[in-house]
Amino acid sequence: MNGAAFNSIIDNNMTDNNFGIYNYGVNNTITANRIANSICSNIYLTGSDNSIYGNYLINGLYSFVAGNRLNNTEIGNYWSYYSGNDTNGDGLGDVPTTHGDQRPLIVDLAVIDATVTPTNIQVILRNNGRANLTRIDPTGQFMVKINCDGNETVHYINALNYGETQTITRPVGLGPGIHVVNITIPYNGTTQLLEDKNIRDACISNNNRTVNRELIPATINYGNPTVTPLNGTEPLNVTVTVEITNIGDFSKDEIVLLVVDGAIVDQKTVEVAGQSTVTVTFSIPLHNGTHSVTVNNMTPVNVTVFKPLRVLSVDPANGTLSVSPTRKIAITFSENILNGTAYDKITVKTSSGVSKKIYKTITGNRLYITPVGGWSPGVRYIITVPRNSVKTVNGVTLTSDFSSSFTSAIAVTYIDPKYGATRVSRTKTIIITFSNSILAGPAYSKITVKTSTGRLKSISKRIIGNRLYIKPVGSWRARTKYIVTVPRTAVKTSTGNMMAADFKSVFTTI
Ligand SMILES: [Ca+2]
Ligand SMILES: [Ca+2]
Repeated sequence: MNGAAFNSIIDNNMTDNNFGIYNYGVNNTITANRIANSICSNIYLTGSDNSIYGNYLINGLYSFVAGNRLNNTEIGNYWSYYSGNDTNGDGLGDVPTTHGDQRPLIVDLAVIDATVTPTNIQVILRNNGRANLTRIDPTGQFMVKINCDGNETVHYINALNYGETQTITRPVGLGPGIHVVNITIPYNGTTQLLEDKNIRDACISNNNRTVNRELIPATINYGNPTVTPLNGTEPLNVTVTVEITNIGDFSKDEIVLLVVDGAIVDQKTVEVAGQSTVTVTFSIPLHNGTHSVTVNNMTPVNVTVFKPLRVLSVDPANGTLSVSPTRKIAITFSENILNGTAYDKITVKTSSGVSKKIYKTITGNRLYITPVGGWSPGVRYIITVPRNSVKTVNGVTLTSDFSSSFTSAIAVTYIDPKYGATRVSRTKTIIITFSNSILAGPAYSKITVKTSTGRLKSISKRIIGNRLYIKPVGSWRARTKYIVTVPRTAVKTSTGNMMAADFKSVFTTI
């Protein structure tokens, strides 16, 4: 290339030539090239106004005429011959090169950080120089020595780009006490060339770091205990946590004890690494009573557990039939109770959802419910006691809504002839109307019509719908008082609901 002008010569690798770049042209940009070991000259420029920056110029001679620019406003080039230092840490040589590059790229390997634990020494290294070592010595390995208590090991890091870091880990087995660790990136004290390299470190003050590290035996502290919840009903599942911190450097297996009422009820063994915290969690069901809960010998916390509130019984029992219209309902609880927040929501409704007016009272562990005006005959009622409608003195409520049902007894709603009727026709059919449709019950045959002196009258009976018809065989005796008796179980509904008591009526014939 000779006389080339206004060209860009970028990212070439020119090694072991007579000339790297030889040109008399002007206004060329020469950047990011690696030019090494040219016999005559790495760069030979006889033209002016060329921009030369970001190149790696290794082992060679150079010739420039005036008017060439050997750096831009940011960087210049890497020159293997350069022996200036970087004392302000900007990654560039502090003084211009022999050829006038104002911002020569330099290499500066530095020990950035070193941590020492009982099991390893970890060292972080970085190239602080703006020169990219992977362009200068792509496969190069750069020596780092780690001396621990006089025992030195040799390590190597790869070629690093500007700002790039690499970590070296040296496994060790250190005991408690003070340890002296010295990390060195070796270099020639005269030339500042890195060990076994023709690459100069432009800042040697960061090539060495000494760490005096005292490794402390494992020391365990317990903290931040939590116990939740602090009260509730049995079985109460209580969660206990504690943070176990090892402020020492050595790992330790710690036995953690869960102590309830002074007795060890559970234990866990946890490994707590040096300088770390482990949270241990226990879970335990607690029963009725107040319990002291703690871990190891920490200050105990009291947890109060109440017995749950339950319904022990309901009278009449769930599903009871033939309940008297004035029957008081008694619900018995496992504990004495008070009005709860939903006390007003205690209801008795028909199966079709119509609310029945009721009175409620609480005595001890019993809730009593009485109907206003009696239970309507032959109706299925559903009692609902919401979870929060009653509570114990400790505020414990039911765990779920309670409900139960019963069916009130069927009843005679009308009788013809009316009770006590006189001058009744001797051929009169007695018609007894019930609240519900009926069938013959177990005591159907015990339905009787007797005279007041106890003489049984022969009758015939039949049922149609909700009516019972009773006819005399022949006719009723004249001027006689008759007593009609329908035993409690003489008739029933299809579900087996019967009357609450025997039914009686009287009439007197004409
Ligand atoms: Ca500098
Ligand atoms: Ca250095």
